[in-house]
Amino acid sequence: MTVQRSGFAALLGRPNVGKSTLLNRLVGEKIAIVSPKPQTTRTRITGVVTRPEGQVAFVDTPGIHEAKGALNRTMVEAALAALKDVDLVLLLVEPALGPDGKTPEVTPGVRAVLERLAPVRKPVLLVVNKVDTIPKPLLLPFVAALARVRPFDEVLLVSALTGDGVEELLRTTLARLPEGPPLFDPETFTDQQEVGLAAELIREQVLRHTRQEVPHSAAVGIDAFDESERAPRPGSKPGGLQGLVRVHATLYVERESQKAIVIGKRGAMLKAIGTDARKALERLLGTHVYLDLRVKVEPHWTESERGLRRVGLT
Ligand SMILES: Nc1nc2c(ncn2[C@@H]2O[C@H](COP(=O)(O)OP(=O)(O)OP(=O)(O)O)[C@@H](O)[C@H]2O)c(=O)[nH]1
Ligand SMILES: [Mg+2]
Repeated sequence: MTVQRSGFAALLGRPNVGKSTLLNRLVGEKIAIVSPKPQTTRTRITGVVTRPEGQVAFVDTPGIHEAKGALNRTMVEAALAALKDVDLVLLLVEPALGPDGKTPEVTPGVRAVLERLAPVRKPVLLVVNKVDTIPKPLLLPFVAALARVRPFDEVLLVSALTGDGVEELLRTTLARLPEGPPLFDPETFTDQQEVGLAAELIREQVLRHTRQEVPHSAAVGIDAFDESERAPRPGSKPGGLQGLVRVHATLYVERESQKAIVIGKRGAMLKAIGTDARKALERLLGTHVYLDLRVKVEPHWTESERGLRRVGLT
């Protein structure tokens, strides 16, 4: 019999390096929202992968950055707090080249993350993600530049987008976990609840449709999640939607000007966000979805603990 291993691995790194994309790829389900904008993930999200050799609970975290304001501080604290609870750390970086386009660069932001990890007495595996974005010959000098700043227990080259190297990453992670039985039911793949996922999918559409400061100022709260017309799951046609879930949600922004943006001319923006969000919710739930989305200004909610509570973030 093969020895079973199990444990927790944190996905840590700067914003936008592809932590959530990698989590989704590893789990094979969309459990974390993804966007081209930094600071998409705001809380820790666990994704569980079960194999005959064992089980890894990957913990996706908010990007580590120079936090200003209550929201950012809470996000960075959430990321760093994950360090306490895990068996090993996967430090994600994306290739960075200097102004000449060919000299690898360790940016000040990456250096700052490495400093935060200096006291960590757990294995730290370097994961270079987005290898699809740079010519192969430039990768090794990039890794060498990072390894000069601190040694790593292992180096993995992956593309969360194409899946390149991801199976190898899973195997390497598993092999470094302690021996033990699975910690989660093998059917479980995330700690996220449907209602929380629904709020995130709506926020993802806000991120996709808006620019500049709006994504950072947006939060989504679910006011009602009415499943009384939801059909029982088994027996539903593959791909077909059965039954109806009614979702009432509030989109919070910080300023009247942002409210005007997300509503748009004659409500066009809110309609576009709502339509795309409804489709995403239908994919998640496998039912028809009625989505009622309202916009509310919660002045400066990102700046105080009280504000975070008001939009349901703490
Ligand atoms: N080309 C390429 N793009 C990628 C890859 N992985 C992620 N991306 C893109 O990078 C962007 C950021 O991805 P996310 O997964 O949201 O990044 P993140 O690290 O979770 O970001 P935060 O939650 O803000 O910290 C998205 O546009 C992804 O599509 C990859 O391997 N290759
Ligand atoms: Mg993320």
